[in-house]
Amino acid sequence: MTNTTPLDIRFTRFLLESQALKFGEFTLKSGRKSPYFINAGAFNDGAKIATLGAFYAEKIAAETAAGRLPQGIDTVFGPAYKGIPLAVSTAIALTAAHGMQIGYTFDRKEKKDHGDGGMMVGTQLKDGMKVLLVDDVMTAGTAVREVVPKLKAEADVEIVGLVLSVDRMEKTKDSDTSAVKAVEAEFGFPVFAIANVREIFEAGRKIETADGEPYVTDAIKDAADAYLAQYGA
Ligand code: OMP
Repeated sequence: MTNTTPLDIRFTRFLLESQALKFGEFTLKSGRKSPYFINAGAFNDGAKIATLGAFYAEKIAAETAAGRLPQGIDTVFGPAYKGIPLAVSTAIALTAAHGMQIGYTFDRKEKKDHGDGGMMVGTQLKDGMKVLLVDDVMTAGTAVREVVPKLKAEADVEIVGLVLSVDRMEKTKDSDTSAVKAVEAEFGFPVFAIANVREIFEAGRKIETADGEPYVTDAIKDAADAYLAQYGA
């Protein structure tokens, strides 16, 4: 598949072939029972994490070129633990493939009582820095709401945006607004996803397993449609 294939379709193939997108019954952090689950833990070797970082970097470069992200981002921040390999692999790919000089930063979960005592690892946050957040999946936006105050407590940084691998396009608990839109309105920065769940199901109909069957069968599509009819925004 060449690079003229849209990003969301190439990314869906990667999700399916890496078995990061699973079908079945899953209880989400929000308590919702979902017929699909995106598990970023499946990107568990050098090749997969490098490929994942390259996808994030491609999305970031495209949004920067389109003017939706600013030039001169200082660092990519990934919340511990799952955000750590995302931030590192994205920073590597931004420099290697897109010539962007950029740091990476992640937080410690436990307070350190020796050495520099810092709460952050990697590029240290300073007032006025432009910070780009990366995270895996957004359902209700709980994870991002926890991390923003942590950054702001560290320094008066400017959070320029959040890049996700997948936007599950779900409504918040008490409104019809999507979690992504609610986060954008609440924090005032844009949220981007390499692909959203509707794009993934559309693309997955046409991508075939080694047996020549589509990954997204009629039954899977029906279950996803029913779930999105209830919880989708
Ligand atoms: P929110 O923090 O509510 O937006 O939920 C997103 C988080 O839930 C992710 O960071 C994961 O920890 C987990 N999650 C997934 O990893 N994949 C999914 O498909 C769905 C969830 C989830 O529990 O909603």
